[in-house]
Amino acid sequence: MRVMVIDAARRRTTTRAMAAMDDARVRATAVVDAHVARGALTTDDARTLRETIALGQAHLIADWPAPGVDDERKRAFVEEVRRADRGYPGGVAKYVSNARELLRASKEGKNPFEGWTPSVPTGKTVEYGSAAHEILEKIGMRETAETCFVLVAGGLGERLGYSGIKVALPVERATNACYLELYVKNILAMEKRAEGAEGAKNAGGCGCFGGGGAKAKSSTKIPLAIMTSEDTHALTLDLLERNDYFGASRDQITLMKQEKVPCLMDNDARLAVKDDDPYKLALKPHGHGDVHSLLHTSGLLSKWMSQGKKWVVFFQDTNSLVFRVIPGALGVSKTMNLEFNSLCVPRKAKEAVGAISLLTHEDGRKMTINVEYNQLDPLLRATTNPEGDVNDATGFSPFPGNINQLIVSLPEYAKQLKKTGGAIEEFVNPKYKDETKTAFKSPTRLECMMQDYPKSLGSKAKVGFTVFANWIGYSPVKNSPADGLAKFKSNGPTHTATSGEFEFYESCANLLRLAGADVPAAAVDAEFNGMKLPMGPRVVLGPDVATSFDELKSKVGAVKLGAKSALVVEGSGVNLKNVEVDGALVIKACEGAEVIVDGLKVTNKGWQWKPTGKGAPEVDALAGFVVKKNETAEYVFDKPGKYTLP
Ligand code: UGB
Repeated sequence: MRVMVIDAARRRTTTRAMAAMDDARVRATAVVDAHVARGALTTDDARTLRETIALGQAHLIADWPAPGVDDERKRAFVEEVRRADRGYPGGVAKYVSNARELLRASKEGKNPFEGWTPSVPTGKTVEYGSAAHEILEKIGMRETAETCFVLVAGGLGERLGYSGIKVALPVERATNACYLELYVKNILAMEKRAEGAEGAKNAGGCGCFGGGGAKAKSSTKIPLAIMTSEDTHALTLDLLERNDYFGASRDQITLMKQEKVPCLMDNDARLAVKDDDPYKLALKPHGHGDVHSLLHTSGLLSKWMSQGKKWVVFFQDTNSLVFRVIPGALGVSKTMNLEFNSLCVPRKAKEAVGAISLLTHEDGRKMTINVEYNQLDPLLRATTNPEGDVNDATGFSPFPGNINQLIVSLPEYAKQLKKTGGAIEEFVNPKYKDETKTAFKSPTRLECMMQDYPKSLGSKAKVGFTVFANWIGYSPVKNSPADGLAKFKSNGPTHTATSGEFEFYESCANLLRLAGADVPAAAVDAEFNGMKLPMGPRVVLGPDVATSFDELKSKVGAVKLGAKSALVVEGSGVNLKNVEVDGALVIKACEGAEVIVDGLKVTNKGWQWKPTGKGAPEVDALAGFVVKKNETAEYVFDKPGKYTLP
């Protein structure tokens, strides 16, 4: 009998809700008619509002005050609805219908992986500096002229606790170069070598990638698209303008702004308005998956296709190492003919990093896709492994860790986006008030992730991955000092501004070691913001020093660094034939300056990384230190020519 009572109660609730919605619909329609009659809204405005009411959104308008009150704000509201309509493939109608479907599945606790079995996908693990890697890098370097880069930089650094845009953060404090500068200069360095090779080929040369030779007259620039959002657009444009695009030509860099999406207040996908303003929709970012539809709608894909481009590399706002591994990964994409290649790092089981998995459905469908770490363990337990997400004999998870740097083959990608408009499978993650899942604690919204693109591909799509070691491939800056400290205490990677800086130095130091230099291991455990991180010689090899390991090796001879030394080298013409540093040495060579360093011995007080105190400026506090440059041996060559040092 109890069941009957609950059903009857539920029926009464549903009937009450339906009546309330009908009532709101009648009132909202009357509101619109009255405003048109009084000339407060145009017939076009009325059409937009009637369409909105028809989507079950009458509550947005039903209680508006009479015409003559807040008319300007009401018209602004209509414009905001139109903007939301333009910013989502299929408009607000599609957004609401997608939301209803996803909210229903979420309420029913539907398992998105129902019927799917995970297994380890096809891919390649590349040991940086190995013979195999050098072959892949050479192949990849030949692809760079036909490569386009896409930086997703619409996310705010909330987790980081930084008030500015993340791409403006310094990668390291030895030179204070910011992430966007590092990325643009890496692209220019690749472009120069591609043009050098093209020039040599045109002049009957080998066309291989030498030390970055002189700029040939090539028309192809390597383009960079940057996805921004309402939160980051103006500051990103300002950073570029203030720095003259870091040497890039303006037509080489395109900013594409992603629109936010309306928040949803309940399971009926009714749109929410701001708490403090009934005439403004509550909006939130839709996620980095927007990048695909923006590339499609912006016309960039067809432009790049017409330029004969073949690859698109997607990367994130803070990963200073990514350009070290892109040539090798491009080589994997080329040799394995991959239409989608996820750059990965070895993943420890249960680590908070997505896992690239081959999923096979009972009906035979297959897809190689990123499975978020919190979904992998239950999926494995439910299918192939009662122990869930565990390491194998190597001490790592058999599933590679997704770091969201992705390489797509442009022809297939453009064709696919023509079909789908770049719409990416979405998800919704409401925070319910209680287990009945009938009300939310706060409005939610639909989200999408760029790495879910392969979900729209068929089983035959060539989708794979490339694994590089963490030291050379992955050093994100995501966590605030406090969150980083918590991760440090639980022995996890901290992913802070502190670790980002030291990992960058260590990656450069390790490159020197691999090239035969005598560089002591990172032993000194420096403590900043409570985190004890290994700190060795602080080495900065600028983007133009070398864009491949092969090129770097040709410029590194007998190099010996003291444990607390700092070495900064910038410019493609510097050759470290024989140099010893116990202190701080900076060598900067402009385009066309060739500097042979042969027999230079530097001994000075060097630089100190000093912990910051209370009330330090925001950027210093994020890292937990400032650099005190006590003494520096600095050599700047700002005119083309041939030089030797000392
Ligand atoms: N971003 C946008 O451009 N727009 C948005 O709306 C949101 C973000 P987060 P996330 O690095 O290992 C991703 O917030 O999304 C940009 C993968 O999903 O830094 O939590 C933003 O500016 C995850 O699988 O990371 O996690 C930034 O550049 C894993 O790979 C980028 O998108 C994780 O990255 C990523 O945004 C990782």
